[in-house]
Amino acid sequence: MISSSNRALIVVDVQNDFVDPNGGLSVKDAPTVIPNINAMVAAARDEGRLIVYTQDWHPETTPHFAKDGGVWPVHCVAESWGAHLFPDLLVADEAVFVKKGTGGEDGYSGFTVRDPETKAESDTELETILKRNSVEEVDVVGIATDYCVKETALDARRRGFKTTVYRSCMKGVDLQAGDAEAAIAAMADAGVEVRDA
Ligand code: VGL
Ligand code: ZN
Repeated sequence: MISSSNRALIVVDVQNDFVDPNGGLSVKDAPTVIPNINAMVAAARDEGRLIVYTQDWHPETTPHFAKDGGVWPVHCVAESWGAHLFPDLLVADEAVFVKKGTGGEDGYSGFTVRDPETKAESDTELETILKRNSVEEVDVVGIATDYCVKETALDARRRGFKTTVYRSCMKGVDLQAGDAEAAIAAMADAGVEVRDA
């Protein structure tokens, strides 16, 4: 797809396990931001912008999960219901999908994955896709503010993209109270533009 704009939309991890109240790592109030994300998707689609959907994509056993020594309840196991995009999410026809961890890696950013054993980082195809479409600016929306949205936005900024996030289009896990606000502050400090809507 040839995009007619140098601005892309990155929709981070809007998956059943994060958004559905019965999901494995359900983020409180996540469904409330879906209509706002859909409005961003519709606007981007109507303007012919590139839209990329990332998906957390884990093997059944991974040090990312508490049962295997990590911190998280089981979520987004490859091909499972929880890994599917939330059904109310608007998915544009010509969208691109980036699955993180198809080779058993983990990590939060849409741009990189990490080998759980060696900790070596490698790039996903995201930056290549953006460059191929002459993208210079990205809007980052989705779940979760304090993990995958934050790391994706920080990486985008580090890689030279003008980067914007929207409070109305993200929700945090808030493992500790205040984590999402701290993540927003860290993004702003790094040069990410933070808008309300
Ligand atoms: C995420 C925790 C664990 C995210 C993924 O998508 O923000 N959070 N895995
Ligand atoms: Zn995960």
